Parts: sequence; structure tokens; C-alpha cells
Amino acid sequence: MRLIDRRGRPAWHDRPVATIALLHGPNLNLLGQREPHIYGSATLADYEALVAAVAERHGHTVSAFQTNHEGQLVDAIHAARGAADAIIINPGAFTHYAWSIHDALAAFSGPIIEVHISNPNAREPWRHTSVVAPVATGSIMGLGMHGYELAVEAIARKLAS
Ligand code: CA2
Repeated sequence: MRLIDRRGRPAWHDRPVATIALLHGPNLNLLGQREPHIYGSATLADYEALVAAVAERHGHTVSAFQTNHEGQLVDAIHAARGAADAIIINPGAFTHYAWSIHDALAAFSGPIIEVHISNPNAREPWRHTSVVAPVATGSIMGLGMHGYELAVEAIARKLAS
């Protein structure tokens, strides 16, 4: 269903534009270059472009960042405070042990969606724990690029409610 306001514009028109911080952790800069049997052939730039396109459909903007360094990811989460309305984060392997990422996310007040391309629960046992999940609004895993699309949809709906 397409929501139209009384002036015939999409319903999000009257809502302020929201900024979604799209954050990626270590090794995700290698997407599309190795391990296509696990992570597919799409590159990080493809993921960022998809999220920006879906966000734009809802009238929102995206600020994307990837780092291989835990402290830089903590800094990016801190920077999102006051600068972004929501976070989509794939923390890579930090997911499984980086309590600094947990603590930084706990200090963010908007919706947080944790996304994984693969399904960590169907892989090695050490991937079955997420220290991020307890502070995320929701977690989406195993759906590849579609998971990112769903993450934007979830955030758009949360921000509209
Ligand atoms: O499935 C996911 O999105 C993960 O967050 C990806 C992480 C992994 O440690 C998590 O358990 C699940 C790993 C990212 C490594 O990405 C690569 C991509 C291409 C080539 C090599 C590594």
C-alpha cells in the first residue's frame, strides 16, 4: 500500500528526513573478493548502494562507514549519537566477543538493527554468541542482501511510529 497525504504526496513527505548510520566491521571490505560461497559476489559498495536506495524510498539518508579496527567502530557508534537516528550494523567477527561494541551501542538511543549476511548460528560454535544482540532492537541473519533491505524497512517503520 502506498500512503499518500492529503496533498497527494507520499506520507513521509511531512516527516523530517532521518539519517541511518550503516556500520560494517572487520574484513567486510573484502566482500565480493573472497569466499563467495559464504558471502556471495556483491561488494561492500553494492550493499551500501542498496541500503541508500531503500532508505531514499522512505525519504531517509544513509551515512556508511567500514573499519577493521574495534576502537574506530566504537568511535563511529559514538559519532552516531546526535548525528544519526538509527543504526544498521554488521560488526563482523566483533559480534562474537567485542563488549566495547556492546557498550557503545547501549549508549545509542535510537533503533539498532544487527545484520549478518550469513547465518552465524548455522556455522562454527564460536559464531553462535552475539554480544551485540542484547542491545539491538532486532537481529537479521542469513538472508544476504535481502537482510539489509529488511533492516531499512524495519527502521523506517520504527521511525514512523
Ligand atoms: O555473516 C556475516 O555477516 C558475518 O558478520 C561476517 C563476519 C563473520 O565473522 C561473522 O561471524 C558473520 C566475517 C566477515 C568476513 O567477510 C569476508 C568477506 C569476504 C571475504 C573474506 C571475509
